[in-house]
Amino acid sequence: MAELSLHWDIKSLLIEGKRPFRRSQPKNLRYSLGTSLLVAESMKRRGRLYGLVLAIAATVLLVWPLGLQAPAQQSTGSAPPLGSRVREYEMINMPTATAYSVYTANAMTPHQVWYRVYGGDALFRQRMRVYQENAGPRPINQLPPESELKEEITNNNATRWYRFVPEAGVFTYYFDGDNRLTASSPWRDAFGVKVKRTRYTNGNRYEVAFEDQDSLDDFDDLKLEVVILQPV
Ligand SMILES: [Ca+2]
Ligand SMILES: [Ca+2]
Repeated sequence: MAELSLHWDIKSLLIEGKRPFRRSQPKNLRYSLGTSLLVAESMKRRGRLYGLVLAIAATVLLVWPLGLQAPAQQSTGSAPPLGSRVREYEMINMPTATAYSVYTANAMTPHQVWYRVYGGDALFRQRMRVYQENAGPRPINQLPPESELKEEITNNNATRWYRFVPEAGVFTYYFDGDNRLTASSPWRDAFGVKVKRTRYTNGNRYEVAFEDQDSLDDFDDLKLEVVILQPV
């Protein structure tokens, strides 16, 4: 009788994941088997706890060195140390562009890219995404994969300056402007970009402004400043 009922209870444990010997057992059998089962269960639980602790320790050990690496870019209060102004270029309108990219291929002279959002007058919500790719420029309106995304700012409030670590060689930096109508609607690409470049003795400054209306009314919805110092 006890055996039968034990068998039944283990089956119910297997099928329903329930603990056996709660009910419907002869009292002393329930007590003795229940006690040894409780001990076994607490050992099992302890084993699971040790397993969890080990898993956490392994994760921490794996992630720790990544956390100690220098950040790819830093935010700073100071402006990029540009030299004297050499030449101001005409404003360029790119009515079908959704992003703007800056490119350098100089392996001998290191460069450093700085950028900041400096405002915008928009009805819609704005987003700037910054990509850095160790490669030449892609075709217009094509962005690198998400793995190359270095910064994402989801409004057009003025920010401090961000700067990448200096690099040398072939690099392209993409500045992508997006907008959305409400906080829950999907992000969509900007309808156009306007860029004004100024050359300095040690680099270039670009004033980049995105348009969020297909009527291309004012090109002032999301405004960025991008500087490439070279030499750094
Ligand atoms: Ca976009
Ligand atoms: Ca506009």
